Amino acid sequence: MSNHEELARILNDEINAAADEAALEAVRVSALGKKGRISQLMKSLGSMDPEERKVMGPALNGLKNEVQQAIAQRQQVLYSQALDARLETEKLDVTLPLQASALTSGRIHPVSQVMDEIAAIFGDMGFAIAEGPDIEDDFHNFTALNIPPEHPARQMHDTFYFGEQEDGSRLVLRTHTSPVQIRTMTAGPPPHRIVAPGRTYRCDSDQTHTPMFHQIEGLVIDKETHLGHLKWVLEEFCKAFFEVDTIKMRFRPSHFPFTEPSLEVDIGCARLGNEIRVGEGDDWLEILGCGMVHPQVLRNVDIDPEVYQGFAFGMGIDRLAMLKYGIPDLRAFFEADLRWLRHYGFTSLDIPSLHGGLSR
Ligand code: 2NM
Repeated sequence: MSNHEELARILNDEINAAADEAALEAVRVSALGKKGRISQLMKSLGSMDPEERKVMGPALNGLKNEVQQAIAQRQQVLYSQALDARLETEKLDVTLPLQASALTSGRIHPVSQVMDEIAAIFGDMGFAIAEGPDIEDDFHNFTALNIPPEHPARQMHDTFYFGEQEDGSRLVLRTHTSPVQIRTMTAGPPPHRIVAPGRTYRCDSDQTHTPMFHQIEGLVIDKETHLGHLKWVLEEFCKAFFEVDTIKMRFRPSHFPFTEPSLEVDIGCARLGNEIRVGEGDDWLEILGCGMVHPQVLRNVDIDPEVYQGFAFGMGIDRLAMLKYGIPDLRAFFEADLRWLRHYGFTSLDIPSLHGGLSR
């Protein structure tokens, strides 16, 4: 057998033995690369006599073509084998039940659940969700809201202040989500219809207060929005949230710098020992504050109060969560106790919606 026939046989064996694309590439380099075995034979053509070269030239070219073809074919085979193997391992039976995993054993915190429930209710009424920064400046947290410099809410012992900036002003941790309303009103023209849920901060810590807590505030600004709309929205909200068909509500006059008139809202409830039942009984429970947005607040955000008016409301989410789900101790919310979370938490696949049920 001649030299090149022997090489053809050896290369053929090597190509077929290559178990993956990397091994095949190694064979290719060792045959066709610059210093490869076929390339070496090609170089020897130069030292042959003309007769021998006439025979060997075409023979070596043929060998080169055959080997190139064999490599290409093998590469196809290896490629589809690798793909098959991968498809085999990535096979997915979509009919299998869920396995125990973070998805099924993890729980949604009651505060998150209640925020999602409230967002679903107001979303259904046509409100958009608005968000803003936790760190605010004086204008958005106080001044625009008609809260004067000497107002007690601005005092050091109520508000978390940051250090002085170069211009002497100080940023704050927002004490309510109202600055989001201010940002909404300065970002574009009315009408506005938003709710702003989020974290809020006050320098306060006892049995019923935590320094970080959660609020949701709402805002509607349009040309003819009035107190009747506000009362309807809040009544629909309370019925949907507490999942009852009727609810007693009481609107009491109050005072906030950013609304005029201002109202506090109680709902009818029954107190049975430590338990509070909403929608029955003769007791009252305060759940939110609200009012018609003060004309000065509108002027502060360049809205003409002769043309536009509207209402705003705000409520504490943590307290609503305790009330709805019978959670006795506020501080447990922030202890990250897994046993507590397994008891009071919600599964991640129970997404609250009005059509699917808020909480069941
Ligand atoms: C409340 C009660 C009443 C309120 C007012 C505004 C704004 F930006 F429109 F002036 N935002 N939120 C408001 C009104 C908040 O929380 C108890």
